[in-house]
Amino acid sequence: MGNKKREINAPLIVVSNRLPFVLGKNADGDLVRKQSAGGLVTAVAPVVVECNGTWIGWSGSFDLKPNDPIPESDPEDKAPTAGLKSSQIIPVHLDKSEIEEFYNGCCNGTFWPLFHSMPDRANFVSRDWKTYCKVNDKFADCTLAALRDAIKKLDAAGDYHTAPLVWIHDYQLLTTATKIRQVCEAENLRCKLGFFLHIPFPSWDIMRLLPWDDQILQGMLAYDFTAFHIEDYCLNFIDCCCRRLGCRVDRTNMLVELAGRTIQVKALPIGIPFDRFVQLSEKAPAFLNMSDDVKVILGVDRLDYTKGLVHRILAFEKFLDKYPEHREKVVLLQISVPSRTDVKEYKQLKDETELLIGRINGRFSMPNWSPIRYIYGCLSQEQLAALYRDCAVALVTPLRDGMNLVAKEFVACQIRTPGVLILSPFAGAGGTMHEALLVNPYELDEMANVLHRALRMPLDERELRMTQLRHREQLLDVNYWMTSFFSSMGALGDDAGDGNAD
Ligand code: GDG
Repeated sequence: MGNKKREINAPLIVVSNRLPFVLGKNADGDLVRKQSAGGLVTAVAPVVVECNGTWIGWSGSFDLKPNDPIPESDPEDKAPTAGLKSSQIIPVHLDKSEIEEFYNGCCNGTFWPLFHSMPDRANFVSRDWKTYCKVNDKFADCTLAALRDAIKKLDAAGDYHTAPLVWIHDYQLLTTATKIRQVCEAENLRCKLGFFLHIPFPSWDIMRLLPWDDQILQGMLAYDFTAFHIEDYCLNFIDCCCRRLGCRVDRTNMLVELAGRTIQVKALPIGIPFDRFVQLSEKAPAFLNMSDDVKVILGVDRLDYTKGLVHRILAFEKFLDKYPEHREKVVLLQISVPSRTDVKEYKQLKDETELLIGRINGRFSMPNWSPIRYIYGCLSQEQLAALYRDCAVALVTPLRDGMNLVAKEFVACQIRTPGVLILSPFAGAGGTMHEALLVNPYELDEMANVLHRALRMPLDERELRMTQLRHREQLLDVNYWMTSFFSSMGALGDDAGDGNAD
């Protein structure tokens, strides 16, 4: 099993757009760390703590100035990042216009929609692209500083062979490795460069719409190892390298050759901190106060157009029309976490969703029942775990999604009478969670039918499906994913470099 602990055999430098915590001001006006509880942070932070590694990223605050110290964590802090000393953190300083052009503009206005195969939503603005490259070079400079430091320490200890491990994450940093590779070659710095993309990688037909596709592909080929959630994304990437850059490729072994270097590509589906969600759901008090004969259908998403919220709500309306026997017996509880609130499209989506819910509630509500309950906000993980545990159906219907962790967290928390997972095949999770009811989120009628089927599914069938879903997610949890990544890079103490993660 991959989720047993093994030591990393090299200094580790993790690079992500955001640090694993955000900095904000407390009541006294001092900068303090605030938790951010994503699966990546939960899994990777303890490893960085343990091996005294380094984490590079933006602090999320414009209040932190270049020479300001990073605050240490609060002694009461129980977050996975609590053990990270400020000496292990390198903040990348970004100003407001950089965030506007790099993050809101290029990352979320260009790459996010395009990589999710929604080109009509993508804007191509050359000023934003230039800022993207500049910011990526800033990340590269910080990484190079950490790398030189790590090499100096190794040399001082008489170790002239070990190459520090640099692990870069996601679509905000697609060109960071270009500069790192150039400088490493020019200065003869040793390092192993690995990359993981958390969102889908599109087909060549979509990728070729990007005016800067060659620079993106070259950036992603500056690594030694590049990983995606699923094989489809790997094959799309390899195809793009072949067609756009004329690289020699080996699709069977997932190898790409560029300028005499060979890059290994691999599918490594991310998992969740399964045991942590089980523990949360065991101790979480009920968050819902609903009569026993009302079943809850749950949706949990960042408010993002890729998550298929409008389609889901319209399908729920169809379901109430087509199967009126469920009226007053079910409630759709939708949790929408505010996201990218500075971007116009996200503001429009919020308005559209609220109008739609208002219309449907107006149409069907009775004095003691409304079909949709809507929370625009962020719950605690414990509240979330209670909802995952107590709902009858989880409706996870993105139009497109790299993986989707909500589907996995839901099954982890199903520790009592099992419910049903309804899942879109266009989420990465749809490729492995075979026991879910799969439904095309664009086909509203069929979504209504599947919802009806889920609500009437006999207990023994629900048990069978849920047991298998839970077994897989427990085995292939986030530690397994992380260990597979390090193993694939040959960075674990007791293996020869084969991740064996399939
Ligand atoms: C990207 C890719 C890929 C949600 N509501 C609350 C809350 N959440 C947490 C969930 C889950 C996370 O947010 C959402 O993860 P997803 O995977 O669903 O989606 P993205 O944010 O788009 O993530 C995605 C992922 O990266 C990992 O590689 O799976 O495809 O798009 O963990 O629990 N957390 C809290 N309160 C909420 O109200 N505390």
